[in-house]
Amino acid sequence: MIMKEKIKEQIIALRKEIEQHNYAYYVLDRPSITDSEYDLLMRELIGLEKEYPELDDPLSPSHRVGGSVLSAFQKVAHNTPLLSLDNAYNGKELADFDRRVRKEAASEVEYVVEYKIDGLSVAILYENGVFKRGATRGDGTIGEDVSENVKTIRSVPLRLNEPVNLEVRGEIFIPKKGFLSLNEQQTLRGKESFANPRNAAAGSLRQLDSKIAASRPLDIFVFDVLSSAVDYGLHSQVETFEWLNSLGFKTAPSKRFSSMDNVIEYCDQMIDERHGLPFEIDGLVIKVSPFEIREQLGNTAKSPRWAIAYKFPAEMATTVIKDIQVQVGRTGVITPLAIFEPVKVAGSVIGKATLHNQDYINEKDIRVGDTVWVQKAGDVIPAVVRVDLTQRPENSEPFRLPEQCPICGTDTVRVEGESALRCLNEMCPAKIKRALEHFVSRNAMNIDGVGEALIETLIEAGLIKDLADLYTLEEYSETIMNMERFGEKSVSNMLEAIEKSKANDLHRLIAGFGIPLIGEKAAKTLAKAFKDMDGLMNATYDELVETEEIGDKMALSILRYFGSDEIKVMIERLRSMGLNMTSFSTEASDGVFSGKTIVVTGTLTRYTRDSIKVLIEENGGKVSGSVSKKTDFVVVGENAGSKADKADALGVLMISEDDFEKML
Ligand code: 0OX
Repeated sequence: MIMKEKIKEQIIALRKEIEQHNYAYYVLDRPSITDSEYDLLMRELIGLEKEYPELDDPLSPSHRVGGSVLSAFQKVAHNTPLLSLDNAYNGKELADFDRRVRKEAASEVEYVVEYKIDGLSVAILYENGVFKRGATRGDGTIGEDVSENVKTIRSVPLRLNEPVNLEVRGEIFIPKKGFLSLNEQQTLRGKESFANPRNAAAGSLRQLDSKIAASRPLDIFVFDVLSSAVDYGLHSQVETFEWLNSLGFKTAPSKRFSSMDNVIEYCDQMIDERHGLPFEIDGLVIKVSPFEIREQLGNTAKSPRWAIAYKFPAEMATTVIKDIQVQVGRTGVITPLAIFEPVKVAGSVIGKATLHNQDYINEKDIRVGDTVWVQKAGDVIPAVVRVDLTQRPENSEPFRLPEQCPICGTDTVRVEGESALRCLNEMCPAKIKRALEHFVSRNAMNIDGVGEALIETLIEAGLIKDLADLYTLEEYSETIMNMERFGEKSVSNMLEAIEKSKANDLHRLIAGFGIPLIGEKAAKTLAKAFKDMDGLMNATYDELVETEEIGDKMALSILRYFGSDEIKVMIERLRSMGLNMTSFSTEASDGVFSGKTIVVTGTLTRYTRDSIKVLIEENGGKVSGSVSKKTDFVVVGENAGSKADKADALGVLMISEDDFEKML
């Protein structure tokens, strides 16, 4: 009993410690420990919660990874309506707003200017300081319960620093960097990319599977107390921000002004400066700070009279679409690409933009010859926003994606539930080119010296028709050396790298196939679980979904890939050419120290140098004799000398023998 109490205390302390580190990292943007130290704490907590399931808590930071899958979102009637904002587009409209405010205000006016985050408004409810519900704004009166997804956002506190009953409003968004890497991931998995950070945030928050939401780089800024602020003794927006911060919420920087002239000057200045921010804003929100004046002003049916949104002039330009090209990606997704007269937008020249899919084209009715408005999504990705119909040439025709793949002529297919059109021919040359680029890449077979240009030349010369042909190039070395651009040395280096790759672990080959939804991590899991290529090729649906981290969609994608006769033939050719098709020390490739470089120093009590080295290597790590910036951590025993000093100087994590054992 006493023991159990102790464990309970230990678990509670661990949760608190982890949440404090979450707060430092996700709210303050000031990490308080290294990633490995954080992992260590999380592992300890997960271990204890597994061992003592009766002590589990849905609000434990270990559950931030999501898990529940809903069939639909429940509707939520908001306790306090979530009002919208009136817009101002220039200095004159802001001055008019200021005049209306000052006419009613009985005391001195102060404004607070906030960023207008381009995301989704949510209301988050706390009871006794504990997270209860997160709901979308919806139409302001009725929204949807997205609690499971909101809980996965690390900057949303699950427990406040005071046991208050409270509802707050904030804006959920995806930062620019997160948006770009999310789109990279989407492309890698053969999925469509998001048009802008707002769409990405909306799509992520409305995921029925909270694990997917948890994997998306969602963040939040909280700016409002929805329940009557007077109840909490707050008198102004300035005080509200201070209180929200003290409760543990993340708020965006805001500025205070007493004159509208200065607000207008700041708005002008931010038109350019916003591009330097790590998240997208589409304007600034100007709010009267003192609540006394807010009450005097009141609300209209939809929006408060004490606030206004200044919307930036959209950084757009017009140009003419010269052509719509159709590209075929590695997984067969057919993507339309608009080619237009190069035009300068927000500091750089752009000449093409993806049109995503047929739905996007239909919705905006984009045609060749159209004059269009273009802008940059996430401040980087060119996008066609709308067509200027007044400029449309006579006899222009709606654009339709081809019914046959433009490269191989196979009928294109729209998979149910997807907006993308695909070429399902595994042997399509366009797919093979992209597939080869992926196959040789670092995260797959890691073959040096085979770049995009070389692949294109080899395909054009008819030397490569599928992945397996890469291993027949030796036969054509003379021909290749005689081709323009290829020297003797570069060809022999390339052939050597190709030969060496035959010995790669099975997981690299699986990752190299580029099976939709199967990335590097899933490939490792599959290699470990099925041990060799035959095991994986013969796996049933049930066996696949029973494998950890392999879900229904991934299983179906694997079955579809290996079900193709062409793929079977290609794999047999790879086998006959001597490629390794078994998983090596699978434990090691996925152990706790996988990919880590570790240094051991000082005298250890339980291990000899040799025995700890074997343990580290068996668990996937590499032992190094000297400390450098590349060292992941140093196991420090007694009487440690210069290596510990060096680790200290470089800020490399040092752990004790006890910590090492806990990690194992
Ligand atoms: C934003 C944002 C949205 C409170 C009263 C009416 C609107 N997108 O960043 N809304 C508000 O304020 C509400 N503030 C913001 N900063």
